Amino acid sequence: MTNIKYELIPTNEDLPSKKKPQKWLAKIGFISVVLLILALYALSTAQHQHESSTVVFASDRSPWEPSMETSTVNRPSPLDTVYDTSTLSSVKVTESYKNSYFTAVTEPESGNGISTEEQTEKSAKVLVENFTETSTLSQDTENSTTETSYALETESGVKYFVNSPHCQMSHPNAFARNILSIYRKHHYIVCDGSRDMITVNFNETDSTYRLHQNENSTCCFKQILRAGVSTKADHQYKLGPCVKFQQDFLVPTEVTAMITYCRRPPFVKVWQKDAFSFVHPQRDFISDPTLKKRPSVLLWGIDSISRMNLELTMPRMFEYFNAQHWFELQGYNKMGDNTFPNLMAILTGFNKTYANKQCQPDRVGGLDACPLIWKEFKAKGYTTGFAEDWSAYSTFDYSSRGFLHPPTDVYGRPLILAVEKELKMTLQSNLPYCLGRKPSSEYIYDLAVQFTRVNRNRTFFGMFWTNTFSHNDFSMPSAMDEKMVKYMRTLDKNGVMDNTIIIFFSDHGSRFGPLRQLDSGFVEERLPFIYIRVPRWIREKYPKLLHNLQVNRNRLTSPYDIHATLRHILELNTPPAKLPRPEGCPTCHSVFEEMDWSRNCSQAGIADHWCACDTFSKVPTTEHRARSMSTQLVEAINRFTAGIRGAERCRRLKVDRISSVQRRGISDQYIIQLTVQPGSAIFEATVKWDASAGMISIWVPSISRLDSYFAMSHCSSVKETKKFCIC
Ligand SMILES: *[C@@H]1O[C@H](CO)[C@@H](O)[C@H](O)[C@H]1NC(C)=O
Ligand SMILES: *[C@@H]1O[C@H](CO)[C@@H](O)[C@H](O)[C@H]1NC(C)=O
Ligand SMILES: *[C@@H]1O[C@H](CO)[C@@H](O)[C@H](O)[C@H]1NC(C)=O
Ligand SMILES: *[C@@H]1O[C@H](CO)[C@@H](O)[C@H](O)[C@H]1NC(C)=O
Ligand SMILES: *[C@@H]1O[C@H](CO)[C@@H](O)[C@H](O)[C@H]1NC(C)=O
Ligand SMILES: *[C@@H]1O[C@H](CO)[C@@H](O)[C@H](O)[C@H]1NC(C)=O
Ligand SMILES: CC(=O)N[C@H]1CO[C@H](CO)[C@@H](O)[C@@H]1O
Repeated sequence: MTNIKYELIPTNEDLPSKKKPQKWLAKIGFISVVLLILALYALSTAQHQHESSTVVFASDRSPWEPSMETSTVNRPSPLDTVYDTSTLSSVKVTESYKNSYFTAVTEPESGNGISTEEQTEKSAKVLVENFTETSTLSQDTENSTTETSYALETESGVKYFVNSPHCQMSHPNAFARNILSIYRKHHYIVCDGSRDMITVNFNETDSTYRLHQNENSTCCFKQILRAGVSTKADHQYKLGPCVKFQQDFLVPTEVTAMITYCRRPPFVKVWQKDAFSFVHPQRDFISDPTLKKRPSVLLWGIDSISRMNLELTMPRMFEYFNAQHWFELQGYNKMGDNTFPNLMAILTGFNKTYANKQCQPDRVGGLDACPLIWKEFKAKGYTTGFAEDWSAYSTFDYSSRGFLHPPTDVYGRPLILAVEKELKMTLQSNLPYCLGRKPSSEYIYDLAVQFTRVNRNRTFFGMFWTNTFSHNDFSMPSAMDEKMVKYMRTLDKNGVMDNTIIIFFSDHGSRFGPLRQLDSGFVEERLPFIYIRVPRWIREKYPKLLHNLQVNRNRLTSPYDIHATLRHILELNTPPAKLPRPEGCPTCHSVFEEMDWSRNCSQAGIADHWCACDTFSKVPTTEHRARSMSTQLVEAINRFTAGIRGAERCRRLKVDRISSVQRRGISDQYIIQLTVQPGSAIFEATVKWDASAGMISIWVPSISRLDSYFAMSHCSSVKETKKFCIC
């Protein structure tokens, strides 16, 4: 077989890092031990894993309808063999990857001379070293006293992501024993191991695509088009007639997505169905040589992965980020509960209430009128793109009307709607994991690769978001770990990283499920991972900005800051004081500006309940205060649901068991975790306690629900009540 191509180019010496080598070695040692333990663990649980990875074939029933947690195999299928042994599946990965079309430009084996940003960086090492040194120095001298008294790791071994007077954000061990005991590493899931009957060849010179038939077959394709009108605009697609094509057929520029059907004569049955997307250069694009060089922007997002969970489940990615020029923000704290508020904070700078008011996602055309940041990029001549998997639950379409008109130049939704319906779907943790011949997420990533590649000599803004391998099971990202590194390397090999600021991030951590229910769950839910990569020319041209970005690594940051950063990218030469501030958080600003070291959550636009900055002290759950707060909390939830139309059938909840009550610092805020009946639902809430009146006050929408409510909340039609609704 071909070589494993995941070896990282060793560039540790030019890492912008402050760590001492000894510590670094110790860490490697520690990681090796952990990996060894993991390996042993994986061996011992190989049996179980077989069971846990079973695949279901979807019937006509929607995958998100309530069903039992563990799926069972309905009928024998070739897919079952995939899980037999690890070697088998890894061989298949390589093979199916090689055949897939976006890698038509093959990756070089490490260091074979093809110029990439990573490699050119090596020669520019001196400069990077100079940059690193000065940044480390200046920070140490400026704040030497405070830095030493607020170390990220205390002598007793307590670790922090942020440790400042107003924010002590603890850094739990991602490999803690209680986490390892519920973690199951997955292998890459091969959706279809059979040979590709069609390969798409991309011609770099004229950006055209040709469909190559790998064997003697007769094939036709149906064009995928957006179809619906009004309320259905973002929810329907149509297929064109099946057009027969010959060997190396040139894909017409009006075709952006298709499903192919191939037969093996003399058989009349369709032997292989497949789906492809194409990004064509925009014809009306005029390159203006008088324009200053500007960076492109790529937002690459995975739903529900915390910083800790990335380290645990995607060790290859973690290693990749740390070995290359990626800047991390370890104190990145979500500002709201789930995807919508956190992504809206990034894309509009609005808080959730204001976003709902301004953008009215439940009204036809509401989102079209919304000032999403990509419009600003578009207005400045950028080509825009957006795609997301899991159509029923995607950010702008879950209980919403979506977009009446395509929001971006390249829009992945018709493709994802079509492949979810037309191709065979296999579920994994109740998510549409495989669609036809590859994982759902790869339709999004392949589109991203194509979008960035075709537009690499222009400026673009793209956002590509996936849910299907991370949303329901915290272990599943491990299945995509190696593949993700490959995608990043592909972007680099395609020359995309030369001029693109890439933000690779998540919206929040695990919000429900076993990981969330551990002690570390509080931090787990609140701290999504985020890494930022900046092309070399910007690092060289704006060393101060990069210095700031590096200083911000262990400072408190939020999605609003990322919004401000995107606006900053549009005008890198504007002095920081003149840059626009996010509407939802006027004290937030670009991460290319130094964050105030003593920032608190409210200054970062993070609501109290979602703030991971505090230390807590336990209150005995048997105390009167604890019981009173708990009863009032559940009452408040009942009142909230009872007052909302469409949620009448949700049942009245009663406290079953108080798991914990903790006081936030020395404030009047308490965080309560309890179980209610019916349904044994687990809630966690921050309440304000008025000791003299014996009363709590609470903002109901910011309550966490720690177990999965997918299967219990179908009788409510109101999104806001689902997590409180037991039918
Ligand atoms: C790095 O720093 C040294 C000493 O300060 C200086 O002589 C050299 O020119 C710098 N190199 C670059 C590439 O800036
Ligand atoms: C790519 O396109 C160019 C220009 O049309 C053409 O000359 C060249 O032969 C094409 N390359 C391949 C491999 O087809
Ligand atoms: C297709 O069939 C022709 C003749 O039947 C044969 O010469 C050719 O090699 C075949 N091509 C492939 C790709 O199998
Ligand atoms: C981009 O520019 C480079 C160098 O000028 C060229 O080799 C490459 O083919 C161009 N790519 C596209 C997709 O236009
Ligand atoms: C949300 O933002 C709007 C407008 O910026 C502001 O008026 C409102 O007070 C904010 N709401 C919350 C809950 O922060
Ligand atoms: C956060 O800091 C600001 C400015 O110092 C202060 O006014 C505010 O009360 C602080 N908020 C909290 C929750 O401590
Ligand atoms: C460069 C830097 O981190 N400066 C900070 C040093 O600490 C004070 C507070 O004591 C901050 O105000 C500075 O911003």
